[in-house]
Amino acid sequence: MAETKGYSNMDSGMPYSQPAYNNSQWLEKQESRSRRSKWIVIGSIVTVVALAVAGIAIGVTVSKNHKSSSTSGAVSSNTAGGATGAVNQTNPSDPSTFVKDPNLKHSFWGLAYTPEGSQLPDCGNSLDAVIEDIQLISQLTSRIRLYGADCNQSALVLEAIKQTKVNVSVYLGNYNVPTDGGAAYVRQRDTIKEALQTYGADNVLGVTVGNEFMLNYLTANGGGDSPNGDVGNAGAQLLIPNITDTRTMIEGLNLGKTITVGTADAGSFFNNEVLEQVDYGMSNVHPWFANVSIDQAAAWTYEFFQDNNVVVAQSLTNKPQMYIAETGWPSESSDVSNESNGPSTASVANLQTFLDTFVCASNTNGTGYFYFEFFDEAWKDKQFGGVEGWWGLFNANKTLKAITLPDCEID
Ligand SMILES: *[C@@H]1O[C@H](CO)[C@@H](O)[C@H](O)[C@H]1NC(C)=O
Ligand SMILES: *[C@@H]1O[C@H](CO)[C@@H](O)[C@H](O)[C@H]1NC(C)=O
Ligand SMILES: *[C@@H]1O[C@H](CO)[C@@H](O)[C@H](O)[C@H]1NC(C)=O
Ligand SMILES: *[C@@H]1O[C@H](CO)[C@@H](O)[C@H](O)[C@H]1NC(C)=O
Ligand SMILES: *[C@@H]1O[C@H](CO)[C@@H](O)[C@H](O)[C@H]1NC(C)=O
Ligand SMILES: *[C@@H]1O[C@H](CO)[C@@H](O)[C@H](O)[C@H]1NC(C)=O
Ligand SMILES: *[C@@H]1O[C@H](CO)[C@@H](O)[C@H](O)[C@H]1NC(C)=O
Ligand SMILES: CC(=O)N[C@H]1CO[C@H](CO)[C@@H](O)[C@@H]1O
Repeated sequence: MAETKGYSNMDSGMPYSQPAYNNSQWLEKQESRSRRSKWIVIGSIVTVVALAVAGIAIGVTVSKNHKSSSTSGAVSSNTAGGATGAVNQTNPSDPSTFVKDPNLKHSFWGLAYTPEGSQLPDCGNSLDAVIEDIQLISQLTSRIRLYGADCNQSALVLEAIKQTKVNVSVYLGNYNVPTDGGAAYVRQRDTIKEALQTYGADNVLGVTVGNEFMLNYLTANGGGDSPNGDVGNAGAQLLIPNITDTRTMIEGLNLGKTITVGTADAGSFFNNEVLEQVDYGMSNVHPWFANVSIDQAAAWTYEFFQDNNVVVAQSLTNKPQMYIAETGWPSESSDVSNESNGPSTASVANLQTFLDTFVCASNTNGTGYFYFEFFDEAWKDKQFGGVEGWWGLFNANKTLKAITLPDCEID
């Protein structure tokens, strides 16, 4: 079983004792701010505030369980360090022999995923836990996206894919920030590079440079809601060099395969100068935070994405491919006051409705999306409360929520 400990409140202002963590501490504060995203529905004067839920965890440490050696029967629960026993293997020492769960459906174009305990300074992730995640994820989708590269998560995920022998490919992530002189960028670039050198490119689809970089830059610098204004264009000049540098890094590896380079941001915060430099953009589109009622949520998500992202990208000379980076629906709120956001209400029933109305229809109309998200993240609930920790298809302990997954097989 996983348990959390050593949890640090990022808003408390309490410094870490280790000077080496100064940069991480700063990064975490930035990430805290980045959660608040703004949604501008172009074509109307409605402005809505959203909390964009990014895959950033603080101080979540997975307890190390002892390997349980099976003595009876063919099927054994895999509860090795960090695993929860949510998946059985017919051969306990071969992760590719996992037993499939008929309740899981390979119906999702993509899934947003962050291994538990993948943030500095308290990296608590483990290969066993990630293997268990990938065993479950591979029964839902062939594509995942990561948000950052700290705590070796790129290598852990690629190693887990290798050991489970599943057909899952990854968009790796570099969660860079504008004001650290590029330290977070370089740190993550180098670990991504190492992972690519170790595992090759077979299961890597892209490297995403930036997670709400423009949203954060605009918010911190009084840029308002105008990603293409002067402030936005100044922010773009800070992001673009990292995108260019990632391309150079990838080209230098001679991987024999194209790995695309993109960026991820809040749906209303794409800068065109950035889009002109990327192969793809990933856009957070959240009907819950946009005060959209559940009965309109799927259609709103589709239309918002088309109108604000796809159409804009098509108007640019390089026509970057656009994906929905995050969309989903929370199953509950930790406090009653945040259970509803205008007409949008967190509940398992509404999560079910969103799955029923969004997933198969999006598969049919060709939307590339990363459903948000694989499992509930306890650290987010502790840190932010409200609905933040409750977006998973799975509970934090990796049992499926009380939902029926849509059944429309997609590659
Ligand atoms: C794993 O196998 C054990 C023993 O057969 C069983 O009790 C348990 O429910 C299984 N767990 C899963 C997640 O299938
Ligand atoms: C993680 O990173 C280290 C190097 O820092 C490496 O030795 C290790 O093999 C990596 N991969 C995994 C899956 O842990
Ligand atoms: C990455 O971007 C930051 C600013 O956001 C910049 O300071 C740094 O020099 C860049 N590094 C590289 C290698 O592009
Ligand atoms: C695409 O899917 C959405 C649901 O995500 C649906 O509301 C919309 O009508 C579909 N669009 C087309 C053109 O079929
Ligand atoms: C969304 O709902 C919240 C909570 O009810 C409210 O504070 C906010 O003003 C609403 N926003 C819009 C744009 O309707
Ligand atoms: C997993 O978590 C859910 C939600 O908290 C809970 O209802 C369920 O009992 C847990 N299952 C196990 C096996 O721990
Ligand atoms: C593997 O997944 C990719 C999507 O990333 C899909 O295009 C391909 O058909 C899948 N291959 C197999 C053998 O299922
Ligand atoms: C996490 C979250 O959504 N918190 C909100 C809960 O409600 C209060 C009052 O409306 C907000 O201030 C919080 O941001």
